[in-house]
Amino acid sequence: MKLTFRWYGDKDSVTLEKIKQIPQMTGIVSAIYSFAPGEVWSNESISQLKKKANDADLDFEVVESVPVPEEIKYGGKNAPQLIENYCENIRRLGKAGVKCICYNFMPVFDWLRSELEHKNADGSNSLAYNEKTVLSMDPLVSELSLPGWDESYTKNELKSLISIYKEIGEEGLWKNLEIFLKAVIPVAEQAGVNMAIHPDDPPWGIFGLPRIITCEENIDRFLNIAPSKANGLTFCTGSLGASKENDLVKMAKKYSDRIHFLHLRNILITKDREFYEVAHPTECGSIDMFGIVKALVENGFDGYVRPDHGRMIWGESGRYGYGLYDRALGAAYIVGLFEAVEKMLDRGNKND
Ligand code: DNO
Repeated sequence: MKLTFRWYGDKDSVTLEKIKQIPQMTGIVSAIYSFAPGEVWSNESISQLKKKANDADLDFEVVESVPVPEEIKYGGKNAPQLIENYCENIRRLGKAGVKCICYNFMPVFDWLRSELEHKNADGSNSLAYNEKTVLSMDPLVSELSLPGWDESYTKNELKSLISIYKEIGEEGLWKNLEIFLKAVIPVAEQAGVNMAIHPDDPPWGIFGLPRIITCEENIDRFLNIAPSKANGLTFCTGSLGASKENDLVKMAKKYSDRIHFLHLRNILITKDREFYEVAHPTECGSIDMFGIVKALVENGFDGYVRPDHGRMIWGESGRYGYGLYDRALGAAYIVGLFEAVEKMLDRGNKND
């Protein structure tokens, strides 16, 4: 596995130097934030980002994300041009040495939480989700005030977007995803890039918006639309793991050759559709981190891994979920987990 760390660019309070000091860190995961979704990223901005990483002795082989514009997702009139722009970004990133692109196909909202500073018993705080609270913030009823959500739609724009998606429903979203994949995957293959869709977070529909990258059945369907290695997954344990119906160990095993990027984080499910984010180790939450890593290593996984959201600990403040300390602890745990599992399996083979 290749250990990576998300970096939000020059404005990130976590510097490249600090990232490099995390043991066994090989590279950053980043994006160009100055372009709107749907725009073609300039070659210059891509090579500048790569240079910054390389100067800090870090690779830049994973992009998270090249965002998919809403019009592609709902099939608007500019979708064909926007898909072409997306393909151009894949070509450019491939040329610059990027090997993996993470993206998602969630309508309107990306990840969704009801609380950004959930107080934990040990004095740390973390992101939390409570379905009742989220539903009480229905954007159709009141001005949207979801924590951490920084899109700048007006209430009316949001209303019309939501009604477009309600109309096309899940099947419409599948159809548009299929159009997107059929165009993008051949380009990715040629560019030497693996596409890695991020599951929906949380993995169920909200406010009547369809969400489809949610469970094993749907991931099977997704992978079969374009049965190419380049059409793969970001296996986000905290996203898929929010639904108790998802058997993550089974899924890790089943999809190991199509998982290009692994987001490791843990959550504690307190009730159906209620959880908060906890420290990475298995014992801290509801997710079997050891079982997932073991299933992946046993099945030959050799992709990129990053510690996902951390809690805010030791008085740190900063971008929610993306402070340094708890993610660095997560990284150290991940290194230990992989080392133990790899050595254990290696010994197993030798004894055979
Ligand atoms: C949240 C992230 C997501 C992810 C996108 C990928 O912290 O996991 O925002 O980057 O969904 O497109």
